[in-house]
Amino acid sequence: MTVANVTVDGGRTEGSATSYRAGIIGTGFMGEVHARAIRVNGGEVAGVVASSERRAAVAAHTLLATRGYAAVEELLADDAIDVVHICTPNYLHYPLAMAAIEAGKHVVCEKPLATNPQDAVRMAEAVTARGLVGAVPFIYRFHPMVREAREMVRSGGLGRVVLAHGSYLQDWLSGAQDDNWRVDARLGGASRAFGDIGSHWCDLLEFVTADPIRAVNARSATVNAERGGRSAVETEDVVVLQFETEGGVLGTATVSQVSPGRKNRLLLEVSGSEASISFDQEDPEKLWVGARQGSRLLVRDPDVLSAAAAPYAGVPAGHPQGYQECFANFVADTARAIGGQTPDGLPTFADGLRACRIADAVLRSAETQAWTEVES
Ligand code: SOE
Repeated sequence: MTVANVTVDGGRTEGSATSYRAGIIGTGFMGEVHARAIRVNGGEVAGVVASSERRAAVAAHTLLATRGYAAVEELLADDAIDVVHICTPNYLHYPLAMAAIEAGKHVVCEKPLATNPQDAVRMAEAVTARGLVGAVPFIYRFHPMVREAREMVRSGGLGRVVLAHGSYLQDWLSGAQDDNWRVDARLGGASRAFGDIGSHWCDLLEFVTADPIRAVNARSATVNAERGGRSAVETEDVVVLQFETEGGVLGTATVSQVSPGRKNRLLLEVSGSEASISFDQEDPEKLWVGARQGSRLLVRDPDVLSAAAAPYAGVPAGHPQGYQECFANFVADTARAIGGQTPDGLPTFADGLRACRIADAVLRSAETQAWTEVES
């Protein structure tokens, strides 16, 4: 199926028509989000693989996929697939992505890209060597108000950035009975709360400020060492982080999956010498712009947003957009990249590797209780 530029970009850019026939591996919550984002862009969910053939058949039905495959190998061998979306438990990202790249497919791989930086390096090198697109859904970059914040920093509206702080809080693992594969380090990797959501926060900070984190000082805690029948949970529920950027900016971030009432609360506040910005993912239609005098609340209105942000505001003001639309914006830009364009701010495997290196530094810092440099 051919995705015409008019459908994938909502009028954003010109571009050549691109084929976006996706195969999705993993059909849980994230697989469903990916499927909707593909379809809303006019792409085809050409096939799915689940944990069994029967589940793949059921998922093909619910995700409106053309077919279910019995095995990954079948999907990868199919010429009807251009791009593979990997939405499985984290330990499978590396082998599946490498196999997909080997088969000549573009890859969208959920974060964390890999469970260690070494594998992530190999993945980033492999897509580059084959001339393929490797994208990682750091989707909060695709909120129009985040683009606006980034544009303010870029154009000097904040002055010199002097401080950054915030948090990413969830509650879906707050009870001792709550369980998920992410809790198991063998399936999700050694870093859980940080790898799963802290990675988003750090990515957003670096995206908005264009100033990489240089060193971290982290403490972590496993609040529920026993959960869901497991007796010795090793992955962390909470991380408290101090950091310093390459540009010398100091900051803090709190990451938790055990904060009752906080569903998906990513808060990023950046202070500059002239102004501050504050973005809350649960209230994504707004951006607080603070000033000594005349603080204001910017509302997502394509008519008043900057040229960098307005294209991501898909619907007119007053028609709220959120998480799923962010995802759709991400897939639209991935389709553009596959079509040969270079969309500004598409998170690639290089960004996925970067997140793995930060998570690795956080783990090492929490273990040694010392400031630790992020490998660059
Ligand atoms: C679960 O914590 C989760 O689905 C993350 O895996 C996603 O990356 C985040 O966007 C929402 O929460």
